[in-house]
Amino acid sequence: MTMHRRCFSLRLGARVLELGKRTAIMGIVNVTPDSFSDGGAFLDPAAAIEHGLRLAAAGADILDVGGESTRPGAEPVSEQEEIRRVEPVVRGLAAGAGVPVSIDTSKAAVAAAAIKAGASIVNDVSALRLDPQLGEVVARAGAALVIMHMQGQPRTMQQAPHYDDLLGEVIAELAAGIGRATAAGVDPERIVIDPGIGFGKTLEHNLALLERLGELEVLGRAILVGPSRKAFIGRLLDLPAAERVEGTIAACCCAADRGAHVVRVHDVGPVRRALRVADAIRGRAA
Ligand code: PMM
Repeated sequence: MTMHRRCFSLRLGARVLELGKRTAIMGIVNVTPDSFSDGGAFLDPAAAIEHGLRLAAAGADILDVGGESTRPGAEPVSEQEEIRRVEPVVRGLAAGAGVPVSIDTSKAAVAAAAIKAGASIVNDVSALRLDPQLGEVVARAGAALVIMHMQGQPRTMQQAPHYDDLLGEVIAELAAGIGRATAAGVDPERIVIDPGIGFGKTLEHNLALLERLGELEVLGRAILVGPSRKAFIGRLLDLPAAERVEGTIAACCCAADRGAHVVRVHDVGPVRRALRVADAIRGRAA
């Protein structure tokens, strides 16, 4: 049975990103010393920009720039340090990559600086729980907002994740996040939701969320999912992060088939090629 995704038009400044026909790819540009799979590789702004340009050339529809690792156990970074890391990279990519740039942050000041440098999407893994000012910054700028589900805080979230009703709780918390965003004045048409693979979830939780992703459609928003190189793939394959590309591809194709509009990945080229085939099979290739 083929499930047809609802189509969304995400307005981003002068651009419109069409979501739903073919699966969109958000390429990951981490400017951090400690991200789980690529930490330290692109701390130099010029190297990070070059990496982002390569991802755009390989088929990324969005570039997501992050300056603070959210991996389990990660230590927080100061606002000033986060801005120092991401600002030049956002500026370089917004000017040269030809695709929208997203800022992966939970801090209003970082989002504001990134938007000023050219970002048009804010990707908040805290779903507006961490910084009460962030919603207003997004609303004022007319930016899009990714609201992700997380149980607990990055430092402790993997200690003992527990749900009585996994899908029910994830959906209710995402609905609450959408409520916080719209109360701050964010245009509901510019909100994207994400179940937060690996954020306060066991292997079983992650698999169930991917398998039942279509249930998030009740929220009426475009769906983003980020399985890339994550620990659940490592657990299944017993492989380190750098060798999880096939597992990432499998997760992305399954997610696309179950309603994901956007996948957030490190390995843009291989995932783009796989999704071209998966999208064609589902009869929605452009
Ligand atoms: N995962 C990470 C960071 N940011 N944002 C969204 N919206 N969804 C995710 O699943 C997500 C995220 C952690 O992965 P990384 O350290 O490789 O960026």
